Amino acid sequence: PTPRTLLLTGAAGSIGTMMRELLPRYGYALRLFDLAPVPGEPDAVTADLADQDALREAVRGVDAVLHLAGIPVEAPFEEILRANVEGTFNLYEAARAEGVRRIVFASSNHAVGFTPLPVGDGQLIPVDTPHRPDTYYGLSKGFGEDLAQLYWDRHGIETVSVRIGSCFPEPTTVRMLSIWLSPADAARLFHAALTAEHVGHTVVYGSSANTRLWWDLSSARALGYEPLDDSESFAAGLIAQQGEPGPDDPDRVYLGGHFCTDPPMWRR
Ligand code: NAI
Ligand code: 15L
Repeated sequence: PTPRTLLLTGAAGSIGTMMRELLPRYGYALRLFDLAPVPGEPDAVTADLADQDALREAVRGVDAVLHLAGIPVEAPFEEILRANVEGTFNLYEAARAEGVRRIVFASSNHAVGFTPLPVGDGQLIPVDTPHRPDTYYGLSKGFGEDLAQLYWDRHGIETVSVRIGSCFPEPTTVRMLSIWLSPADAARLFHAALTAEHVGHTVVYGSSANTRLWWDLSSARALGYEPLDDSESFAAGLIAQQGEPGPDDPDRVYLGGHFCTDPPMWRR
């Protein structure tokens, strides 16, 4: 495929670092943006999402944006507001002003975290389940999805909002067995989201083809995503180490698991 210029926000972060390695294999030329310097990348833009001039310059001439930058966990509302809500707004405004046509937005399972887990076999949580944020963090992701819808309806900017499960090299909890997104599958999914035609605003869940999957991957597969990994190979080891969560454990009761009940970190 023709190399496409892609702006990667959050390039210094955990997923950003994995994607810097994996996405060039799909032919992308990456431009990097992060508040933190990106090690070994002197050309990366080191700037805040609050810096509208830096954002305008960063998006100028790119074919698409993979928007990963933001606070990835619960935090005081003011911080979430600044980085995730205003920051994502600033990114979309820069994209509109510079004529960028496609954004892939890193949403989260925590936008729908209070969704009760399915009780019966074979039931999968649909992608159009109502927003039920479990944190200010999850609330900001619901905002980002609605912002994406607005910029499609009003300005014709296409977005795939990916409600990422747990994207780490390996699942580290029993809950993650259901929602794990392997780094290689993340690259496959982002590539599909960046290249599928006529996506308008499409919401997908982001996970591998896990045996213990809770949600419906059909909207992701409709983009051409074919997950190749399954967390099941980690199941026996994790269950032996941690045990299965009991029936009242939030990790068994809600899609967002312990995020629904954890005391906010700054009040612990
Ligand atoms: P991370 O914290 O490792 O990376 C985020 C990056 O964004 C950091 O390098 C940080 O410096 C940068 N950043 C934060 N605020 C910024 C600002 N105001 N301006 C510019 N840059 C800023 O997080 P991770 O795990 O890589 O997550 C990336 C994205 O994916 C986040 O939006 C997160 O909410 C989302 N996500 C991640 C999941 C995961 O399993 N890792 C699950 C669900 C969603
Ligand atoms: C998220 O949204 C977080 O960014 C990530 O750190 C994980 O905790 C993940 O959700 C999860 O639900 O496991």
